[in-house]
Amino acid sequence: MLEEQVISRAIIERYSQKLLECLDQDVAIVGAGPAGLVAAYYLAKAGCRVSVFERKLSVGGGMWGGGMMFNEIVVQEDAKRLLDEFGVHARHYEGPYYTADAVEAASTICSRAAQAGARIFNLVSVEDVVVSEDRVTGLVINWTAVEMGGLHVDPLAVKARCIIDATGHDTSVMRMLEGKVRLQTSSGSVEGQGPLWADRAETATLQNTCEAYPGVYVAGMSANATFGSYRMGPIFGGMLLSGEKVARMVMDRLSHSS
Ligand code: 48F
Repeated sequence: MLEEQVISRAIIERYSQKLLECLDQDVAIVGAGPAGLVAAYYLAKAGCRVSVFERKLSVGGGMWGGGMMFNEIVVQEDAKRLLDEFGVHARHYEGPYYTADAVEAASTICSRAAQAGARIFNLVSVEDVVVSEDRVTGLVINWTAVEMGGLHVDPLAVKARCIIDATGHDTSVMRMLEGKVRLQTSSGSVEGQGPLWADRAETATLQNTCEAYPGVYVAGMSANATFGSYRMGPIFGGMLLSGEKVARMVMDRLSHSS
């Protein structure tokens, strides 16, 4: 006989265990779009303790809708090997262009990140950062429903040795820092994204993927918006490559600081 209280206990205990495990971890990623999920996959695969906080119910960020809700994404030749690594079917279109089904890409990349061991918390918003001696050392989190309901409820905080801002156009983590500290951009603040120029933007995404403030790395569209580079529209190679690059940078940092 199935018992309701056992079902409830199972959910509460298992979720609490997951949340407790991320109170003090190696890497906390903000945003479960393509850049954040790819980073989570590589970090978890390498044995890092990593969690991803996503404010929405669905993970996958801007991938699901392809371009203007035509749910196909374009990925250029340089990044096709990442679709292959995840097991997403890439169809050659012409020249250096490949396409993939947006729903297959979003669901597969998310599933591979979770199976590699990344803990993914949807419905959780990051509302601030924890700072200690000029370095970001953690995140301030709350239920998205609290934010949506405008409820006066204090948040909780989690610690991490490295934070990745993979919040896309929002650039949420960098925006939380600006005005309080000087960022490593030319103005010292978030520069904001430029207009659309796919070719320049895709190259810039990789160049801008870096530690933009001690303890905080920027990846994906957030990297371009931090440094004032162009946006790229519905081509996703730069997002995938940026996620891979930031994972490598963070692993390198963790291996030198342990
Ligand atoms: O926007 P998103 O997909 O970022 P990305 O990985 O990819 C960008 C592309 O989707 C597309 C593009 C062309 O390639 O430019 O836009 O850089 O995913 C970012 C995720 O971060 C979440 C947000 O809901 C989205 O799912 N997010 C943003 N702010 C917060 C957050 C926050 N404060 N707390 C938690 N999640």
